[in-house]
Amino acid sequence: MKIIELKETITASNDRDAEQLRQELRKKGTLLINLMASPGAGKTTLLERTINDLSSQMNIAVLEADVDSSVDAERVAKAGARAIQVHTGGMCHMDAGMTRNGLEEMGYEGIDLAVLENVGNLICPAEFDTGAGKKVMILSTPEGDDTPLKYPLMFRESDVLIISKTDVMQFFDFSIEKCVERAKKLNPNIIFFPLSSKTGEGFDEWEKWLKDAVKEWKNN
Ligand SMILES: Nc1nc2c(ncn2[C@@H]2O[C@H](COP(=O)(O)OP(=O)(O)O)[C@@H](O)[C@H]2O)c(=O)[nH]1
Ligand SMILES: [Mg+2]
Repeated sequence: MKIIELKETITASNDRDAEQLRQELRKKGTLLINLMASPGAGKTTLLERTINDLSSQMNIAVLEADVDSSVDAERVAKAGARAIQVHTGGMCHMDAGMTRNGLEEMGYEGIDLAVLENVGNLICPAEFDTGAGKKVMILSTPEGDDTPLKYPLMFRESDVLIISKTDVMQFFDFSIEKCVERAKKLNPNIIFFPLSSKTGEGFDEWEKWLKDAVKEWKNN
């Protein structure tokens, strides 16, 4: 009986597509960030505040991936970014081909920073390279500081860990120290930013990292 390892084949070609997209984005000077988190962790709210703060300094575009809605694209467009909604047809993640289609449909000429708000979950998006230059995950404090123990791959794969909703941290017995220790055990290089999209606490550090990342992407 012949068995085809379909998952491996698909993943191998997705990796090639992703690498090609990444190189094209590099040539055009567009940093693509793959933003991943659970539903409700605060991805869109983080983007709204970030766009408000930075859209006078750089051209920002957002690709909103969702199974079936367009509320998030409307929110980020209102905040001042170019935006497009991508429906994944029931898929729980975006792959490189879908990301390319979304970017090309939207048009990203002259865009310095493109953010892909990936489908909300901590499992499938971690497994697929989208062609992004940086991977950023959000963990909100109500989800618990033991989340790295439950979804290790997401923490291993991410360059940046945003710990969101620090304004309500005390109600959830969330320890930043414990969370970071657990995340660093999985990924010693992970950079972390505790912040609140409600109060703006911690945004200076996050936005400085973002601005530096955009500059570095263009210069390399
Ligand atoms: N208290 C608090 N609530 C937040 C924060 N960020 C987002 N929220 C709330 O969390 C809910 C989900 O946020 P949203 O950005 O839509 O999450 P997404 O599904 O990850 O895009 C909304 O009711 C937001 O107002 C935060 O930093 N602090
Ligand atoms: Mg959202």
